Amino acid sequence: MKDVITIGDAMITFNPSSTGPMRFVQSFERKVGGAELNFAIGCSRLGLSTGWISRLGNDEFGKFIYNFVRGEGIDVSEVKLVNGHPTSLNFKEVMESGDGSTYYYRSNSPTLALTNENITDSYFQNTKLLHISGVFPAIDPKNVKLIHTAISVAKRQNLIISFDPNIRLKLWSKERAKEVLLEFLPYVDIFLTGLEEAELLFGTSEPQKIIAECKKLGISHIVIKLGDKGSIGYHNGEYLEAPAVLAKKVVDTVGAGDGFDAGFVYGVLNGWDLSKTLNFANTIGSIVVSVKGDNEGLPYLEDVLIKLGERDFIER
Ligand code: KDG
Repeated sequence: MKDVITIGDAMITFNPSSTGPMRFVQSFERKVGGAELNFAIGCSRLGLSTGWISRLGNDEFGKFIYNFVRGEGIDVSEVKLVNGHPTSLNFKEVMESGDGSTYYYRSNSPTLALTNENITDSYFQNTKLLHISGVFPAIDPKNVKLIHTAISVAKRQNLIISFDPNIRLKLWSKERAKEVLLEFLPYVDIFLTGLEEAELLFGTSEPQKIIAECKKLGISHIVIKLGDKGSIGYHNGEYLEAPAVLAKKVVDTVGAGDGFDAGFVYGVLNGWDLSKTLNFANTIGSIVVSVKGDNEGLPYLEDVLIKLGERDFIER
């Protein structure tokens, strides 16, 4: 019995130890990243029982990620180490201004070894929710097919489907992203999007119009993430603008969206109303941006309750 499962490609993320063009960077710090995995870590730290379907290279990095994920309390029974596909890598470049770029080495991702037969009814059975994101299908057309299979199995097993478009234009074109992602939307129950992503998909950045488009597709929970401006949510006729929970200092925004998604899903699975759920998810976003790293800042439930003022913080 699991609360949440997700499918994705994880990477070793190399963070530069100095700023400036990557070609001049001498050393990097080894971390772990991957949008869907960040989501899974976020869910697990909140106390949801979480499974991750993936493949990693049968190499040192793959073994490192496998143990890291297992250490986060995530079910890895559907994660295998495979030969012929090295573990994906992501090198980051950070400029003096704070602007950054990402250089992916994942075109031969180990997830290409996943087949439709690996997406099984037995793993989805007795699970409440499947989370999908636009990163995994962007890696290869084969992964698009796998997501369609996962959607069919999830529907057959009555799972809620949450979806974050997570559009990475280093992995595919705007046109291809739009074509593929729009095909998933009619099956989605919880849509968690950024404003720019929604604009790419629907050709408008007006929240009311985005919501109207999503309603036509039958999506039940519609959420637009606005970063430091909070979030907008729609559910069952209720439209809400939830103010941001401001971080004391923003040090790294990567992973904040994944943490938000985990928080929103947590609220829905606990039957909370829209206002409480958005505020909880916004709070997680603000915690994540205060910590450097793609998933290091994802909070445990206790941390969120402290930030919400529902638990005392005891310093010593
Ligand atoms: O959402 C954060 C992720 O994007 C990051 O951890 C790694 O770039 C990444 C990806 O493609 O998953």
